Amino acid sequence: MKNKTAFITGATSGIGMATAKLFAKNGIKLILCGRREERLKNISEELSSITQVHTLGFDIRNKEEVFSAVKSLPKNFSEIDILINNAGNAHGMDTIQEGNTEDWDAMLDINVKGLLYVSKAILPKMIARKSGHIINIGSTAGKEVYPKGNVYCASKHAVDAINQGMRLDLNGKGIKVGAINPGMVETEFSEVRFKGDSERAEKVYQGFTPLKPEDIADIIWFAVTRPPHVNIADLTVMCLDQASSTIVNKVP
Ligand code: NDP
Ligand code: 8X3
Repeated sequence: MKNKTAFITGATSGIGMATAKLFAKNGIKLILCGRREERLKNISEELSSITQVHTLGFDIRNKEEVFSAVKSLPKNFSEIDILINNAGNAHGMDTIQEGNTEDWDAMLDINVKGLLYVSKAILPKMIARKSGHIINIGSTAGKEVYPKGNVYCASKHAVDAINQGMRLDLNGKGIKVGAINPGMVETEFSEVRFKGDSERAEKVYQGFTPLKPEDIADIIWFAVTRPPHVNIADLTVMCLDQASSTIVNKVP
């Protein structure tokens, strides 16, 4: 795996950051993306002692920013072997009749269209080299809808469909495509969903032991280190206490 280059979206926090750290330990060259420049600078400083790191600050909703960021990559980072399509969040948790249209726009623009823009920008070189691995971070919310999850679940169902579609369209081109679908992982996810209401965010993970971002990073690492003929197409992972999108064994 040494000398491979990975492009990770949403590397400033949670699953993306944990994956960046694990990849760095294993000698993977990193292109780390996110909007928060200060965090990109910090993670780059931390990981640069063990691997080569290049950061790209852009908003994944902005098509022009995405394409020009990918185009700006220096030559020694321009051959991307692994793309982790991870950036994304839930915004709000309301019934469909009470939902906020700006939250809907954010989830569809970031989780679905942003993932498409990044993939479109990176795919031509993978196709030309007949080599590459794309991992799409879906969710249990992309397999089963839960109350008040409506548009977030729709965005993750779209990721599920895009993952299947990509695999079909890229079949025979030497590119692996697969999804990892986590259940509840304690990250900044709920903090973002509830717009900085930390108390409400913490409650989501109380009474049981949720997954940690490092648990998902381990699984991503497993997926990218399989032999050349093996592709993890679709993998769902939950913590012991979670049984479905809606059923979590919580001790009050
Ligand atoms: P975090 O909130 O911790 O991380 C989200 C990451 O996405 C951040 O690095 C953030 O960077 C980036 N991001 C968000 N919006 C944008 C944007 N507009 N442009 C560029 N980057 C953006 O959450 P998680 O680590 O939990 O989430 C990562 C992925 O995992 C998401 O796709 C999420 O849906 C999925 N997931 C999470 C689960 C969970 O329970 N936590 C379960 C299942 C799936 P920045 O703010 O710097 O731009
Ligand atoms: C995140 C998992 O159940 O919090 O995709 O929506 S959940």
